[in-house]
Amino acid sequence: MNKLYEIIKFPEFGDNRGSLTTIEFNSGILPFKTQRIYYIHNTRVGVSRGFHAHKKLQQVIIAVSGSFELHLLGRNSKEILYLSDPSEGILISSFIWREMHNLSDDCVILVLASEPYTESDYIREFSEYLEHLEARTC
Ligand code: T46
Repeated sequence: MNKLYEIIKFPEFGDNRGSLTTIEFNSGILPFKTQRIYYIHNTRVGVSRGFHAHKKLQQVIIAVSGSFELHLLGRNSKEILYLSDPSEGILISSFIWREMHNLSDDCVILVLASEPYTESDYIREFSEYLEHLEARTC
């Protein structure tokens, strides 16, 4: 069974003031050179996001505030992850279908991406995603 994700634990420095988490781009902790950072915030209550896969893009997804469920689907497996730890990133490779559900009202999702934004890298139709998986087994 293919693994759908990996967990990356970032260094966290806590003291009596609170916590500070670092992501050093040149430390080797990330398996790609980060080309883009974006964050998802102010999501309306009850709204889900994602519903796509990428052809080339790899990314690391972090709940830097609040929590959400990350639903992942691959060739033979699916996973539901609960993200709420700002010092933990979920590494997702290409051709993994992802959905984000149950975002808390304080949820901020930070994403580190391996590629610049290109709409042609997205597979937004689930039927098309299944066709891609099928073609990749041939
Ligand atoms: C992903 C999940 C976790 C841009 O113009 N530039 C960008 O870098 C991004 C990420 C998006 N956009 C535009 C494209 C859409 O018009 O912003 C709009 C919202 O994007 P989207 O509907 O794709 O947002 P999500 O939350 O469904 O998905 C996003 C990422 O697009 C995607 O790569 O894996 O977060």
